[in-house]
Amino acid sequence: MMNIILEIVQRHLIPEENYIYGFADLTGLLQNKFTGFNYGISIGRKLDYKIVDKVINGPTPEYYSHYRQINEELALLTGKISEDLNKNDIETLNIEPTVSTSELDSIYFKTLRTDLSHKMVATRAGLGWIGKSDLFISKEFGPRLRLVSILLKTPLKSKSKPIEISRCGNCNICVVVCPAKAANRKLWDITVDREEFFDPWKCRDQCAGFGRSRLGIDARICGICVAACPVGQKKQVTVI
Ligand code: B12
Repeated sequence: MMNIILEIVQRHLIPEENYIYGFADLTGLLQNKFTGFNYGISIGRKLDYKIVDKVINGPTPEYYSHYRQINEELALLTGKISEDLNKNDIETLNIEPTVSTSELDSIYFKTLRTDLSHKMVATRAGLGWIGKSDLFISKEFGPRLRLVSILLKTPLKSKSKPIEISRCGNCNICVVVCPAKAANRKLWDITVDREEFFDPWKCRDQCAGFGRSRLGIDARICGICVAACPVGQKKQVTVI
């Protein structure tokens, strides 16, 4: 079964160099609504580096349309992968790259938490860790990617061990450049909850402000921490 799944996933990730993927065992980590779906496929789609580089002082219209386009691409991609898996009697649950405001419930507006964290599926798949600004930092593209997940009931074997601690060390570049001052320099590990090192409300307010001032629309967008991370810029070679 594992070979079929691997073959289907690989078949759809074209061109290969734009993607990373991995398999995660999520047993005991998900909410009751996902009962039975204990395994996850994590897929990361690289962003256009030239577009991200220009976000260093704040979001651009080009960045906004790029990430919307990648969201659409990822939703289509997971749809196709799921369709092929379903044809092989493998049950799936696609988790969209993002959620529109209309789909979000009152709990989200009190917590800024959705039902499933793509970043958690990605760390369990061994693809990277959580940085000081709460971004998922992949070994290949740093945070310069968008994530998506497919949940499965079929047991999956991971290629790599889950990553459980941060590899950011003493680097504080994203903390310093954050206009919202949302991070406090504390390192993430799986026992550290988001609010202990990162204030999502400060981040959200800043993103909403940028949406209005830079794009003239009601959108939450920033990306300064994404552009500044040296792992994404390949300036750091200590990634193991
Ligand atoms: C809500 C949300 C926001 C909120 C809150 C942000 C936040 N940091 O939580 C706001 C509106 C502020 C926001 C802003 C942005 N967002 Co946003 N957002 C989301 C969304 C829809 C849900 C996140 C969520 O539920 N968070 C709840 C907390 C608890 O989980 P978490 O932060 O995801 O991660 C925690 C756990 O996963 C845990 N964890 C990780 N591994 C493990 C393993 C174990 C065993 C355990 C127990 C825990 C654990 O560690 C993290 C910290 O506690 C996701 C899509 C998704 N469904 O995942 C996108 C997402 C996180 N956003 C994304 C992006 C890119 C952004 C922006 C850069 C916007 C932009 N495009 O300009 C900004 C900046 C974000 C930043 N610095 O964090 C990307 C992140 C990509 C990346 N490289 O990390 C995501 C994944 C969308 C995607 N499909 O790619 N976002």
